[in-house]
Amino acid sequence: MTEQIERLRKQIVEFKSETLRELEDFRIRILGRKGELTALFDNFKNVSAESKKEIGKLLNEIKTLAQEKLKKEKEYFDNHDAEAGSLISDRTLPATADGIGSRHPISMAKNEILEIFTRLGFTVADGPEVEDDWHVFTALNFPPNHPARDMQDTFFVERNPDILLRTHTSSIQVRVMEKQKPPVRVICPGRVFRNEAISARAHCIFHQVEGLYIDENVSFADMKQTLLYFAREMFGENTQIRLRPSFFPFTEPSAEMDVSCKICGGKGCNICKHTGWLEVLGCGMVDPNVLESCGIDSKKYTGFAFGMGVERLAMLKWQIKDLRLYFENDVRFLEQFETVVV
Ligand code: 2U9
Repeated sequence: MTEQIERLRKQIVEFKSETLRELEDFRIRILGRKGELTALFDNFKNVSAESKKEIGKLLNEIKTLAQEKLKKEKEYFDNHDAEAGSLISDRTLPATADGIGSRHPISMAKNEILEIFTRLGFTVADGPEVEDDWHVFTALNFPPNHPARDMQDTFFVERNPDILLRTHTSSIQVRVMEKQKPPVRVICPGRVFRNEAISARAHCIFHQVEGLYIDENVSFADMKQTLLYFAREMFGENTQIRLRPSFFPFTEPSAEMDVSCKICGGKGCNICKHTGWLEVLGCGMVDPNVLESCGIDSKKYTGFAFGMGVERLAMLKWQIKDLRLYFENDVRFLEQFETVVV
């Protein structure tokens, strides 16, 4: 019996596993119900009375040795090799394909908005995120003491009042108009930055899409029809719109556009706060001062502009309740927007 125990001790000491499968086989072979050590324990009843103390001690020692070996080897797999940690680990097997990712809902909403306007003949334009005062405020008819110019609302770069993070993508349209003679039909997506506290409804970085249409004889009716087309493409063919008067420094007249709530069909529900309407964008006829600032003859040309927050539009489209979900990157949230990416 002592000999058998010593042989087993040698096997345990020398054992080294390459995979978790080997480790499990080892456990079964030594400590399993029909294992070698279990068999020795079963034989213990046949050991003579005078050897019982010594053999019992050896058996207990070897059992502890086997258990510690198992624990140590298992720890190695846990800490060093996640791949070998699998019971079916076999390095010769073909790799399992990673699940295909999905587009972020903000990208999906932005792309859908851009597609709708490009179908109408708008071209997409881009511009810098770090801007100067002229392109963000002055050219857009913001008076010198307007609250948006305040440190509370705008991020300035290195405390220089002339260098700032754009607070809207309107600066892109200013740059387009400075370079291009009418007709101008542009759609401008991009990130914007506002010095705001983060909450379920606001974030200091968000995405906008703005549009601009300048030509001879462009009217408020043209704007209304363009935005009605957009609303029906984005929210469904039965969508109704309404325009409410508003104010922006860069448009006159200005309006806010609501779409009929498709959750309740306009009857009133929690989503539309029982009004039957959801606010989706701001719009208006470009102020003649803005046209002149950008070198466009305001006697010859008129135009309309509009702007919308992409996070807000996606929230309305998919009933997303909290803005912070966009930035947490929780796959359980993101997977719900899975589409075939080509
Ligand atoms: C030029 C002239 C006019 C862009 C416009 C809005 C109305 C508007 C907001 C909607 C929600 C921004 O994301 S938001 O906070 N925007 O209401 N934006 S008209 O007007 C322009 C732009 C460029 C040269």
